[in-house]
Order: sequence, then C-alpha cells, then structure tokens
Amino acid sequence: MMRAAFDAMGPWHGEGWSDDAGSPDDELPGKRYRAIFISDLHLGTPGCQAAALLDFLKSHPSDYLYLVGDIVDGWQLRRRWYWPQTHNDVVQKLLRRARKGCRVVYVPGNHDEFARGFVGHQFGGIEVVEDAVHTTAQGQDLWVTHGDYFDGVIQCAKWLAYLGDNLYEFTLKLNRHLNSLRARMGLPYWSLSAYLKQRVKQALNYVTDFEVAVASEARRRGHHGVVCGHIHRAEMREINGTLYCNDGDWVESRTALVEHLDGRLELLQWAPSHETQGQGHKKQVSA
Ligand SMILES: [Mn+2]
Repeated sequence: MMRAAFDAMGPWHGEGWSDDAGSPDDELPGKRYRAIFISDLHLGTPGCQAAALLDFLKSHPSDYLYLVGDIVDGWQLRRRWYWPQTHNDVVQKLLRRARKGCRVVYVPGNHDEFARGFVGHQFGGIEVVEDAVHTTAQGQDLWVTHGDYFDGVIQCAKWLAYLGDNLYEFTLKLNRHLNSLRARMGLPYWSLSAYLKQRVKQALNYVTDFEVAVASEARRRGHHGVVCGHIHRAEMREINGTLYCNDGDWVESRTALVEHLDGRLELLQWAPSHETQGQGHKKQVSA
C-alpha cells in the first residue's frame, strides 16, 4: 500500500497566503486550521452541496487538506452526466489550494475507485495515495482511509438484519402458537419475539460494527487513531483506546474534521450563510 507520512515536514506556507489578494476567489476571512479532512463530497451528483463546500473552503485555509474518498461520484456520472459550474469551482478551488502551498492529499474511496489507478501519482499538486498517516501537532498518528474496505463487516451485518427482520415476522406468529401451547400445558408466558427482537437490534447496529472494525484495524496497524468517511455519519470518539474520527459528508450533513494549530481535533458542521443571515457559520458537533 502506498502511504503518505508528512509528519517530518514543517509548515510550507510563509506569509504567502495574501499573495492572491484581489483575485475573484479571495479567501474569506476565517480561521486557519492545521489540517482539514473532508470526504463523501459526491461531486457529479445533484445531492452534492458544492456551494456550501466552497464557502467552507474559502473561509478556512489550512496547511494540510485530506480528501478522504468519494470526492467525485464516478458511479453516478457513468449512469447520468451531471456537472454544474459549482462542481467545477470546487475542483478548481482544490487545485488552487495545492498551488498555493497547501498539502492536498487524495485518498480515493469506492465511488471514485477509478482514482485508485493513479495511486502514487499527483495531478496539479494533489497527491493520490491509497491511504495516509497524518501526525497531529500533538504527535498523534492518525490513519487516513476512506473505509469501504470494511464493507464486508457491514454487508454481513445488513444481511443478518434482513434475515432477522423476516425471522421476526415469523416469530410473532410462532410466539402466539407457542404460548397457546404453553398455556395449555400450564406453563407461564415467555416472549420468543421479545428475545429475538433484542437479537435483531444487535444485528442492526452496523454503524457501530463499522466504527469498531475501523478503529481496531487502526490499532492493529499501531496508530493512535483513524480518520475515515464512507458511512456519512460524522463522529469522534474513543473506541477501546483508539480515536475514531469520521468526517461525515457534504451531501447531507456538511461536516468536516479539523485540526487546530495546536493539534486539537474538532468536528464541524457547516451552515451556509443563507441559513445564518450572514457569514458562513460553523457549530461544533462533538468534541
Ligand atoms: Mn464510500
């Protein structure tokens, strides 16, 4: 596997960020982060919230920008071509960022698996890697991967849940027959369905299964934590001593994981300006 480890490198921007002042896509005044992690933009689909993403990127310069997979939705584009100007603007913004000295690292996902054919190469300064290791300013090693390799776990759980669901319907019937039989035999009521419902609930918990699987693989590889996407569910928490971060998506939740200059990690949800009557505004999701 190709891997990028950039910890040894210092900051690569000087005071150079103002050199594009006056150009049409000026950075909006906003907080600078050490690193930004975004995934599941799904450019090329009507669901992609490209305008909000542009606002977010313009408002927050960073030393590192990780594109954690499903950036362009090759699956959807193959079925139906959809590429409005705002999606172009996002691509241009990313290229411009790389040109201006931001280290842009692209870890492809399953919807943009075509990019996996270009691992080890770079285009316009954007490096394509299979996965990466980001070291925070506090010295934490974070494994950066999209997360679709863990679909096996989810698929299996989904299948179990489906089986469980049908089984549940069946057991409701069985429960009635069983208990009328038990009553005739003078035995107390016992809920087979309640018992199985609990089992189905456990099977349905595939989000948790995914999170645990990703975190334990990160631990197995010797990292302090992991940054992934894929399931469109932003989250940041410790799982058995490993930091699990999911940066969410830009289809539904408009979320990003950011590393502050001091190494602190934070999950942000971006609210576009029309929702807040002013500058783009962010709120903390969890810490
Ligand atoms: Mn995905």
